[in-house]
Amino acid sequence: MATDSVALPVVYGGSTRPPRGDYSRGGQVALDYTCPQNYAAYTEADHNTYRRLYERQCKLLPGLACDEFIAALPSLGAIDRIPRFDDINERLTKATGWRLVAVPGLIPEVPFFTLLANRQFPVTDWIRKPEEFDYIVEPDIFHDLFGHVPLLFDPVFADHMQAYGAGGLKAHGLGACEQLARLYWYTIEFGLMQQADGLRAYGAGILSSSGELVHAIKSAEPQRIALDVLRCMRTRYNIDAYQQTYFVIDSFQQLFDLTAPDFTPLYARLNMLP
Ligand code: HBI
Ligand code: FE
Repeated sequence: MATDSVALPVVYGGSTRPPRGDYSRGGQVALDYTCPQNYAAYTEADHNTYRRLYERQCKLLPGLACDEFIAALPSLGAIDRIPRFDDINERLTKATGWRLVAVPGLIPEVPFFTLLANRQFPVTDWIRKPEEFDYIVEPDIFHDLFGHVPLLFDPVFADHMQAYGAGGLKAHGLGACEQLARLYWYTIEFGLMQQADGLRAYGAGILSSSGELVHAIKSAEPQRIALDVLRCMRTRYNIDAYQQTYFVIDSFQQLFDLTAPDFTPLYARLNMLP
């Protein structure tokens, strides 16, 4: 059921700028914030931006991106133009039961968690302008598609994402969304994995950034520590700069196992810590 107005979400990281996306679309944005992917609205410049971002990022992946990401990337399909979500969903629903849904941009936490809990991944449907080629502060279609979607084809990672959504709804009930957002930030967005042949990125924020993909793996500046859920939930993050700390896992199975337990007692402990 479409409504003609939805509440604008709090923008990422508490910044003051209004969200980029058009959340009205003449009543095409539903109550759960999903909307059709307006494929006809993409210009040749938009398709060209996607192709250039895709080409640049692909060149960087060997030795920096985790094996599961590199293996799954071709599942996105089109590389010279913005892919249709319906085409990707043909393959994705068969692989792990996930489905991409278009959204106008960042959405409030409860609708976001609800979509994840139902194996629906919200993908922003607009793309950055050519002048924003090197950095955009709010996720656009390239961040969401290239960064997040390939790993949804990995069964263990896909199960983790669904569990995160379910956990998010519980966290919301306990007032622990900030702690859970930090866990999301340092794993799904900026997580690293120790492979037998070296350190690799699996976080979408790293994998979709040309600068941070090299920095996260090669730079001597940042701290890289084994993922510890309690410590991760106590580590603030900055959305506008490279991370000072990266958390490292050994495998997606370990990530799933670490985050499977009920966090309620953890939230209680966190509330007692300074
Ligand atoms: N909305 N569309 C979209 N995509 C996200 O990744 C997203 C969001 N809203 C909130 C959010 N992420 C994070 O704050 C989560 O930790 C909840
Ligand atoms: Fe993201």
